[in-house]
Amino acid sequence: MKVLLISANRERDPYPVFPIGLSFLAVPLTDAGHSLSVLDLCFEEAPQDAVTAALAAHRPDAVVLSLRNLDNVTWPGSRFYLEGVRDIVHLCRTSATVIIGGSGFSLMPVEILKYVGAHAGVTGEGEEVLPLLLGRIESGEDISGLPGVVAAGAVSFVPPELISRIGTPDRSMFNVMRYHSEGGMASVQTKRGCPFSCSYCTYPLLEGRVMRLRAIEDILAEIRTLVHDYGVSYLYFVDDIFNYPPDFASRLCRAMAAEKLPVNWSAFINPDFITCELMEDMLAAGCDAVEFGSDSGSPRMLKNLRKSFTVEDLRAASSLCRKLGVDFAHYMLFGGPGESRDTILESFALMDELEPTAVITMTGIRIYPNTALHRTAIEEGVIDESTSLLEPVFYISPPIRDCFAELITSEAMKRRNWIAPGLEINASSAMLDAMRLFKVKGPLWKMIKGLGRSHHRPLT
Ligand code: B12
Ligand code: SF4
Repeated sequence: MKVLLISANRERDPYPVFPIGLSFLAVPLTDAGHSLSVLDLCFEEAPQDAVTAALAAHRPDAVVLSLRNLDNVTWPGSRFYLEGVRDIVHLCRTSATVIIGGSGFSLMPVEILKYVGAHAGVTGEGEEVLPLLLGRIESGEDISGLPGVVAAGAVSFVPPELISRIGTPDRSMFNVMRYHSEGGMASVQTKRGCPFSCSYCTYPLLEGRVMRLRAIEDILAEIRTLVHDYGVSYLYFVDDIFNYPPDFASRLCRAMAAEKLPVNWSAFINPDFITCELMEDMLAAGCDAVEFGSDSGSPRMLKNLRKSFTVEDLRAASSLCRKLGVDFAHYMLFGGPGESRDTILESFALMDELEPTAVITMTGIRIYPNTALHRTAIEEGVIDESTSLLEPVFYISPPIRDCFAELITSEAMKRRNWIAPGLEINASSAMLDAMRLFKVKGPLWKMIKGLGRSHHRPLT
């Protein structure tokens, strides 16, 4: 079949991110004998015109549409993307069978399929099931019953299965260099899965709770290609948690260091599983910044959010970063169940003590189906069973709802290292665009050290 792969993601904040999911799918689709073309809408000025032109040029039998983001998960400055995706599906569906999938899609498959009007959707990983689905479509067979596949009009489907082996992405049809130049990095995935159960988080639902590791030799070969064939000098590991399991992270870092690859990188790490030895291995392998999904500096809130670590773990991990001179950022997530003025101030106080390079804070927690937070929000009457979560609904602890944004804005503005995208503190889209002009490699939050003062309004 002639298959057109479309990456629907047009979000460029905090930077444009490479459509790595589609590049993983390119390999099994080619192996199954399909002829592929790619349309990446990220850098297209007129997406609908680009879709029309691609349909005319390639005349695909099927369109494989990747939906990464539903919205920007930012309160109060929320951006919802599904209307644009629906327009694209409508353009494609008259001449090709449209199949939609991706992490955004997998979060609410039945509702999204109905909303965008594609012929079928696939939840979870596409490597194994997508070639089977295309085969059935080609031969006119029934598609229902395939794991993870949702047929148009269906209200239920067979749950997806985890793939048996994670392969290596094929980036040859994608513009790796443009992402590296404008986004400042190339993405690599070393494993899938998260065994933890933070109350609001969808990652274990998307990637499974069992850690599935790639072969270290495959990862190294992929990095070599990025460095030597594409001139990549900075990587971001898109793993849910880079340093878990710790022995795998350590073996990977030692193998990278042994090759002396001229590349720097950063990743999300869990403060619970970082030792001085592992951090030294990471630095020797080129790591120059780490991010912690800390969420709070209040012991009560860490417990309420079901985090796997304590305030003491945050202290120890931060002091290690300071000792070894590595830039580090803590991500805060304010507003969860039990959040109060006191717990918010506790988080500010802990961050003052830990002196991270940057603190990036999200205000309000987006509620997703099948999470503990969803159940809490229903029990508390914040939403009910029938509330649609397609457009983002944020949980903000009811007692502080009225003073929430004001309190965080006033406290964050007193500090130079705080970034609050929803409140436009040190992170408006205009400001990020301006920073990207410097063609920095690595996370933009590292540049906060150079800002003279905090900015609260978009730079125009
Ligand atoms: C790493 C990551 C980031 C990194 C990206 C770094 C980088 N250089 O790429 C950072 C921290 C920068 C980031 C930022 C954002 N992220 Co993010 N991110 C992730 C994360 C953890 C992994 C994404 C990834 O690369 N996966 C690896 C690839 C291989 O998997 P995949 O793309 O899902 O593809 C597989 C399947 O989905 C499927 N598939 C994909 N497409 C298709 C198509 C078809 C037809 C089929 C059949 C199958 C299929 O097959 C693929 C291979 O198995 C996910 C959560 C998660 N665990 O999935 C969130 C996630 C994608 N992010 C999300 C969001 C919202 C954002 C931000 C908007 C947040 C913000 N306000 O800053 C930004 C947007 C950035 C942008 N420009 O788009 C949400 C999206 C859901 C939503 N509500 O919209 C997710 C799902 C997290 C969540 N909340 O649940 N993110
Ligand atoms: S927040 Fe991190 S550790 Fe917690 S469940 Fe999500 S991915 Fe796992």
